[in-house]
Amino acid sequence: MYLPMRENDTIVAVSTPRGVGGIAVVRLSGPDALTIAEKHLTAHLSPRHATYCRFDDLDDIVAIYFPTGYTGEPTVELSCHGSLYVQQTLLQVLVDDGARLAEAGEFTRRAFLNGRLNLSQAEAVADLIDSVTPAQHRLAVSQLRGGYAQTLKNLRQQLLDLTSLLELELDFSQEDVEFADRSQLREILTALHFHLSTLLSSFKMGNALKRGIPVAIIGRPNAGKSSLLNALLGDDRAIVSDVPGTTRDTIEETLTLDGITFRFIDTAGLRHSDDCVETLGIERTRKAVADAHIVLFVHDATTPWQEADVDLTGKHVIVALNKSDLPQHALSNPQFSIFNFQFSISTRTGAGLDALRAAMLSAVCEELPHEDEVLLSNVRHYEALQRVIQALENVARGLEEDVPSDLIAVDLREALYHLGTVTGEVTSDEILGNIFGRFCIGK
Ligand SMILES: Nc1nc2c(ncn2[C@@H]2O[C@H](COP(=O)(O)OP(=O)(O)OP(=O)(O)O)[C@@H](O)[C@H]2O)c(=O)[nH]1
Ligand SMILES: [Mg+2]
Repeated sequence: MYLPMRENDTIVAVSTPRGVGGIAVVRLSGPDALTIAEKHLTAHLSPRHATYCRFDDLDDIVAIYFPTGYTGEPTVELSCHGSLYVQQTLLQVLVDDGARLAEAGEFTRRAFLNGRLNLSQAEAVADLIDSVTPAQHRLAVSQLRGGYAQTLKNLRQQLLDLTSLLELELDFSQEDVEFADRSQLREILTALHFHLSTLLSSFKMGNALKRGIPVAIIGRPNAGKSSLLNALLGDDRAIVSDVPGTTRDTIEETLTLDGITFRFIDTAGLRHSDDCVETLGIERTRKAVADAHIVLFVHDATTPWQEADVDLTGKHVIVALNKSDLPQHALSNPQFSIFNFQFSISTRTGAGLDALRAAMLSAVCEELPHEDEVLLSNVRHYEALQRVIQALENVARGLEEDVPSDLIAVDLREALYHLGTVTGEVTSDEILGNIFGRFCIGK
C-alpha cells in the first residue's frame, strides 16, 4: 500500500535475486543511508567510489555511496558474499539501526516520486526486469528512454492550456467572450487523435511481442495438431492418440524462435459433435482463433481436403498438410487458396518443420516495426488511451454540434485525466499501488 507518511524512512532490501549467489547486493536508500552504513564499515565512503572494506566482523564487502542514487535520494549499495546468513544478518543489523525493510517496488516508487522517472518509465523498469527475449528487451528499453510519454505529455499540456481558457469563458458566460481559439482546439484534437490511434493500433503487436505471438493450431480431429505442438516444442506436452477428439481443452505453451516468443494454442478438433464436453472444447477453439495472430491449419493429407467451419478473416493462415510420410490423398490440397502459406510436413519424421518455423517468423517480421518506431505494449496504457480517444471524440462532436462550452469542458477534463494517468501527471494511491505492487522487493 502507498503510505506517504513513510517517505522519509531509510529503506533497505536485498536487490539481487533470493537465494545463494556469488555475491548479493544490499541496497540502502534514504536520508540516513550513509550514517547507518558507515557505523559498520571500517572505511569512510566517498561519493561514487567503490570502497573495499569490512562490515563489522561479518564479511569483506564492496560499498558504494551515491549522494543521489537510483531513488533520487542518498543510497548505499553493499556488495557482500552471497551467503544467506550474511545477507540476512546485514539486513538485520541495518534494520536494528533504524532502516526499514523496503516494500515491493519501493525503490522504483521513490525514483518516480522524486522525479527521476516518469510513470511509464517506472513501468518499463518492471518490463525490463521481466524481459527474456530481445524483442521484449527492446520494447522495455524504448519505453524506458521516454518512448511515447514525452509526446503525450506535450500534447496534454497544450490541451490543458486550451481547456483552462475554455473554462475561463464559463466565468464570463454573460459577456459572450471566446478565450479558447476553437480552430486551435480542433487542431490539437486532430493531432492527439492521430497520435493516439497510431499508438493504439500498435498495441496488438506490442502486446503480442511482450506476451508471445498467439498461434492457434486448428484442424479436424486426428489431423495431428497435438503431434505438431509436441514436435515444435520438442517435448511430449500434449496427449496424442489415434482416437479422434483426444484434445478437448485448449493447451498453451510458449516457445522462443530467433528471439521472438510464440504462444502456441493446441485446440480441440473441429467437427460437429453431440458430446457436450467436445462442443465446449470447439467453442474454445473458435475463441483461440479469434485471438490468434497466426493460425496453423493442420490437415491430414491422407484424407481429402475439407474446409473448416471457422472464421479466418484477417488471420495469417499457414496450412500444414500433415503425414507426408504416408501415401497422400489425391485431393488433399486446398482447391482454391485464401491461405498465406502451404507446407507438406510430417510430425513423425520432422520433414517440413523448418520451413514451417521460417514461415511463422516471416509472418511476424513482416509486421515488425522499425527500430525507432514506438509500440504500445502496456495494457494499462492501452485502456487509458482508449478512454482518451472516446472523450476526444465526444469533444469533437460537441464542437460540431455547438454544444455549450461547459459540457465540452467536462469531456476535455475526462480526456486530460486519462492521459494524465499514462504520463504520470495524475496519480492516485490505487494507480501507484497497482504499478509498484508488480515489482519484487528490492527493485
Ligand atoms: N504417420 C503419421 N502419423 C501421424 C503424424 N502426425 C500425427 N500422426 C498420428 O495421427 C494421430 C492423431 O494425432 P494427434 O496429434 O492426436 O491429432 P490431433 O489433431 O491432436 O487430434 P484431436 O486432438 O483428436 O483433435 C496419432 O495417432 C498420431 O500418431 C505424421 O506426421 N505421420
Ligand atoms: Mg489433439
